Amino acid sequence: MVEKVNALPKGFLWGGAVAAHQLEGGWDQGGKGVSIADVMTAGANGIERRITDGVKADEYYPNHEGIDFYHHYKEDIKLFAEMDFKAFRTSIAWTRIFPNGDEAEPNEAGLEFYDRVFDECHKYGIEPVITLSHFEMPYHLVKAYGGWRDRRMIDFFVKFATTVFKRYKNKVKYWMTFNEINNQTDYQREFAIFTNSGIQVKPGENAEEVMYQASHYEVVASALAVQIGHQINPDFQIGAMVAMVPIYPATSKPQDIMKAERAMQARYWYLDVQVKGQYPSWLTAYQRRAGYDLDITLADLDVLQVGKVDYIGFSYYMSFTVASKDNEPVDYHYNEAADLVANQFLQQSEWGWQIDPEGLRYVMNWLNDRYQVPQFIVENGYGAVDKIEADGKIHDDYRIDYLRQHIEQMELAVAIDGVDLMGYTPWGCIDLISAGTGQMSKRYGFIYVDKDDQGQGSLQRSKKDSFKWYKKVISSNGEDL
Ligand code: BGP
Repeated sequence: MVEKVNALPKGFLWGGAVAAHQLEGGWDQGGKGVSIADVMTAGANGIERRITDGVKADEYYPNHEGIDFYHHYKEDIKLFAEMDFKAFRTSIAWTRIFPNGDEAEPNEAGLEFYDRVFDECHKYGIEPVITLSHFEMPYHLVKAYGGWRDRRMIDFFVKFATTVFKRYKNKVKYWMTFNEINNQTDYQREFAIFTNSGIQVKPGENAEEVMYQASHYEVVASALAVQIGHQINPDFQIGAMVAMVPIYPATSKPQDIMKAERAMQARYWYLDVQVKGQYPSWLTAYQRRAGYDLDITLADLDVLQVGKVDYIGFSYYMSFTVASKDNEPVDYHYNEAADLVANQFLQQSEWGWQIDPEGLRYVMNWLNDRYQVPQFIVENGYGAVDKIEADGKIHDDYRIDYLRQHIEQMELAVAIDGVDLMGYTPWGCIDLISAGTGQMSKRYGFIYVDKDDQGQGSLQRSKKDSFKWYKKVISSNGEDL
């Protein structure tokens, strides 16, 4: 008998994903401190978001308020429950718990806020899936310590992680340490390195060296958190979280193949460290050859060995393609800003993101072959400008099409290729501030939120067509797409 192709396991964690700084608002309420996400300008039309020196409301207006989940969480979680969510991925704003990051005691009001959010989820049988640091950290840690360029960050992060692990040990089972930790391999972009590590590269500094140092402290902090988390509650499932963007060779030319291989190694070495507990040989060799003076101790390497993650959480939006150059260096050094080319077989979104559903199945196989641990798709989705039609509604067929095609490939990876997949939480299940633009108009939600790029709007929530569709998908455990 032929097995049904789309059989997802019982208890599959269908849901949606958001991040604290992109939806909560209440940025200065309940004793919260200023985070790095609070000091960035919005950016649009090809202009990158910029880091300001403090909170400047005039430059930064829309993000502060997010969609005011801080005051609307009950209403929003009720809507998630109506879609039959089994899981809700969000993050804990570090600055609600430790407003400056280096104080001795946590902020009780911040801890209470998440108690209320998690209790509300459990009321409907929704499992919280929690990222510890999602593109934000206390801005004070940037000013006083230079962000993750400083080893003391490990202690601050571990203290934050330990505090929330203990507090929520009976409320949260699924955790991830750093969101898209590998985005900083795109260290040429100020935005990428700042959001991941709170680092502003100084003139004359080698940005790549700085990135490798920061990344090292982060993977050590992550491994320590995993170790401590398992001691606090052995049932915890603590994952890595990477942005999975498969990188294809532009042609079958052997140099293009090698270029793509090196690009994949350069973007995903974090998983070698977080899942297997050790640095890959190509990277140690490269760092030595480059003459980088990195603070990596033998004790750190031991920590990496013990703090291995339980699963791989990843986001998936698109794929990249690379081509080798005529004068390609023998080490095939990958430079994300310079090496990417367009893929003639793929369409792009309005933001130039190449839409590639098969790429999702491809990365699931790649991860499975390489790491043999469960996977969790914790972000996927289609950012678009939604238009309210004459009937007052949003008919987002384009979003449904995108999600349907990706879910189809996800189900093939499970049913045909045998991938062990824990769940699927598409990004921005409710409209929120875009991380890339800092604005509202790039929307992902099943739920529309009335607010524009100028911060105007009633914040009223309403259901898009995709709301009903996704509810049907979940209720049929992915059979009815
Ligand atoms: C991921 C981030 C999210 C999210 C998403 C969509 O990189 O983890 O925080 O925002 O991408 O990106 P954007 O908001 O730029 O469309």
